[in-house]
Amino acid sequence: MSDTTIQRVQARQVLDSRGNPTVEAEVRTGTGFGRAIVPSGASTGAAEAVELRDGGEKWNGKGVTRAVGHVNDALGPALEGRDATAQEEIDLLMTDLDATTNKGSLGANAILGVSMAVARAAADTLGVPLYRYLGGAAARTLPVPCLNVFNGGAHAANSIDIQEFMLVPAGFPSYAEALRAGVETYQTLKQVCAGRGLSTNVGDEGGFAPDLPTNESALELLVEAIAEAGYELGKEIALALDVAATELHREGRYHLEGRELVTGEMIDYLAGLAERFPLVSIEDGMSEDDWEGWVELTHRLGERTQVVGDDLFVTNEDLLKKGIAEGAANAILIKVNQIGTVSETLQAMETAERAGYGRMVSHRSGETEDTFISDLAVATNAGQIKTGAPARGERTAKYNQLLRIEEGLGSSARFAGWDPFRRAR
Ligand code: 2PG
Ligand code: MG
Repeated sequence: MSDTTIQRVQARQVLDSRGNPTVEAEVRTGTGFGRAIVPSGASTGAAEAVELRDGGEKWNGKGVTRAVGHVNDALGPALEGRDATAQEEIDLLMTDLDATTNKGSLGANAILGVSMAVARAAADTLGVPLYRYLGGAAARTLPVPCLNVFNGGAHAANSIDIQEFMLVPAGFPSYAEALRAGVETYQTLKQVCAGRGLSTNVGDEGGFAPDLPTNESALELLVEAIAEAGYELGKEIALALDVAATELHREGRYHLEGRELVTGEMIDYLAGLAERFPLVSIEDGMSEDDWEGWVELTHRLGERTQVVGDDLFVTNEDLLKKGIAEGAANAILIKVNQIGTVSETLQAMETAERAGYGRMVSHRSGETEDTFISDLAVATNAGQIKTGAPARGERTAKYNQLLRIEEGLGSSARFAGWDPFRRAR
């Protein structure tokens, strides 16, 4: 007999991929167990839920022992005796205990760690995979892996201002085939860079981080690598960007390639790139505080390009609703730690789906071996995931988990293919 009653909740401090402390939480039920580790961003949105750090001298102020203490002393005792399958009730109870709008008192890192570990413990107790537990019988779509192969902006110490340049291998029959094509192109890109005397050292998300004169030259190198790897540009592999424009925006101007652009000029610049390259998705093309710019960008490009709000929405259903009402963006980036609970993440995804908004599930630049987001992407049939380059263990962990899920689904597995990017087809 399975017993889903929560018996014990416990947390500890562990390390993330940048060597910073983060929260690991564990939940034990009567007959099952779940563990989860919380990720951490670098280019964070202002409205994100609060990541509680200790401050002080140890760990350069980045310790999370207070958040760990909140799990062990406050959240744990409140959850013991509850049913682990009552995810929404548990998440509500934790947000009520926190009693702030941004999870700033107990810490979103404390709350999210427990929230994810509860879901895992419930799935384990019931003996079903996490994606099945979260998504039910309808969960069977493998996402397109959007591979971030050039790292710039806040994720690398190079001269590229756009943060992420992604390969989108959607024109393949299965996730495994798409991943293979993406990996081959990534390896070819390394050779293309080395051949030109460019650095092949990697940035925070495993993508190469050479010094390049322009953003456009990065896109040209991708085009070359795709051809050299033997794939057809736009048909088999398309491209995507995360501009992370909030990071470029100061005093009302976008600082790009040594120039200062006003909103209209920035939109013209992005539209120019979308005309010259098969960009199926542009994330954070505008700053989080430039709502008018967002509406205009969506108006200009939204018919044929996915326009993704990351800093703009921070996985927050209320901000998303504002975007839907005003016509800002046509897709949302989904990061569990921006909002801080599994239920609120699922709610934001449901609202996005109902409004016809795309949903791209995402890692953070500071990651861990935790693969929760792979299961989340399949559970919600989101159809797209970005979790870095196919290199470095914390990134490949997610891509590898998706290989396992595809295999486990067998003949019922579907690959999203171009569906999520239909605007660009
Ligand atoms: C982003 C993310 C993930 P960070 O901007 O989309 O790639 O970066 O985690 O640093 O916010
Ligand atoms: Mg982003």
